[in-house]
Amino acid sequence: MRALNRFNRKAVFHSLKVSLAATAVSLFLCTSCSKAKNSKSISGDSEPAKVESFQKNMPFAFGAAVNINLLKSNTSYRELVIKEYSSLTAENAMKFGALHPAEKTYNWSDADYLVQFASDNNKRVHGHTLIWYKSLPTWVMDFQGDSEAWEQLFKNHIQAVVSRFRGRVVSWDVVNEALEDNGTLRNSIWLQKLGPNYIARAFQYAHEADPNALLFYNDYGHEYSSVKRAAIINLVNGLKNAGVPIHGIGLQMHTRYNQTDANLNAAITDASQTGLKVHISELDIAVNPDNNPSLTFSALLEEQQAEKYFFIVKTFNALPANQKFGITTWNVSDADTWITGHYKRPDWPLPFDKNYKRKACYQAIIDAVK
Ligand code: 9MR
Repeated sequence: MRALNRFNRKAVFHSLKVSLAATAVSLFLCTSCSKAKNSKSISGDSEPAKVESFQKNMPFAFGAAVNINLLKSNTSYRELVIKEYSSLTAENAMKFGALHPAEKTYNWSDADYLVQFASDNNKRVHGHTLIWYKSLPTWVMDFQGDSEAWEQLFKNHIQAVVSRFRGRVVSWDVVNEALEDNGTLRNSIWLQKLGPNYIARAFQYAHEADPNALLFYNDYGHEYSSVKRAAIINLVNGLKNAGVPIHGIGLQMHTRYNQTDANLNAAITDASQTGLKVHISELDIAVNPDNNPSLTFSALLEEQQAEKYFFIVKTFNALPANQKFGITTWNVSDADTWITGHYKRPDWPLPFDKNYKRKACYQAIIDAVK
C-alpha cells in the first residue's frame, strides 16, 4: 500500500519538470500529506492535520548526532532537536580525546551538558564511543608502558566513562571501526598494545561498570562491501557465542542516494540475523558522492534521496520489534553535516535543509513506517 503511494508520488514527480524548485517540491509533499492526514471531527468538519514530528510519528527511537556548541548557541537547532528526536548521540563530546585530554584529566562538561539536556527533554542518550582508533589524545598515542600499563589505561578509561553516566546513558558504542575494509582487524594502537582480544575485554569492562547498559559494536561498510559485512557479522557472532556481553550491532550507514536497495537490504537483514539489537547509528545519504564541486540540489536528487531514505526506514521497520534499537542520523541538517567539511564538497545528506526546513526525505521517513 505504502509502496504504491511512493510509486504514485514518484510518477507525479517525474511528470514535473526536473528543474522544479526544491521549495515547490516540499510544498507539494506537505499539501498531499496534510490532505491524507485530515480527519473528520465529531461535528463533521475536517480538522487541521496534526503537526507531525519524528518524535511523534516514528514507532522506534529516532535520533541524531548532535553538536554541543550548536545546542547551546543556536536556538533554531536546539528547538528542532527538542521537537524532533527521541534519542541523542554526541557527535564528538564523548570521544576519548574530548573526555580524557590528559592522563589524569577528564573533561566532562560537554558530555554532562548533553546528558542533562536529554534528561530535561526526556530523550535517550546513546554513548559514542569508548574505544576507537581515531580522536585519541596525544598522551595516549605517546603513552609508554608495558602491556599491564596499557591494559590499565584502557580499562580505566572505559570504566570511568561508563560509570560516570551509569543509568543515564542507556547504550554505548563500545568499540568502533575495529575492522579494515578487507575484513582484517584494523592495525590500531589498541590491537598493537593489547592484542586481538581487546575487543572482548572492552565489552567486559563496560559491562562491569554498568551491567544495565546495552553494548554495541559499531562499524561502517555493511552496505557497500560484502567482505566487510561478513567480517563484521563474524566478529559480532564470535563475541556473542563466546558469552561476551554484546547486545547490539551498529550500522553507521553513511550511504549515498544511488546505493542499491539490494545492498541496503543485505546490510540490515544480515545484521538482524545475529539476533542482536540493530542500530542504524550514523545515517546520512549523500547526493554528491562523486565530489562534483558545482553540483546543485535538484528536485530529482531530492526525490531520489527521499526514495532511499524510505527504503532504509521501511526495511529497518520490518525487523522484529525487540531488535529495533533505532535509527540515528549523523547530524541534524545540511548546515551541520560533517560531509561538506570532510570531503570539501557541497552535499545535502540530511532530512533538514540549511535553514532547518524539512526536505522531501523527511516525509518519506514518516511514510515508511505507516
Ligand atoms: O562527525 C565527526 C567529526 O566532526 C569528527 O571530526 C570526526 C573525528 O572525530 O568524527 C566524525 O564522526 C565520525 C564518527 O565518530 C564515527 N563514524 C564516522 C563519523 C564521520 O566521520
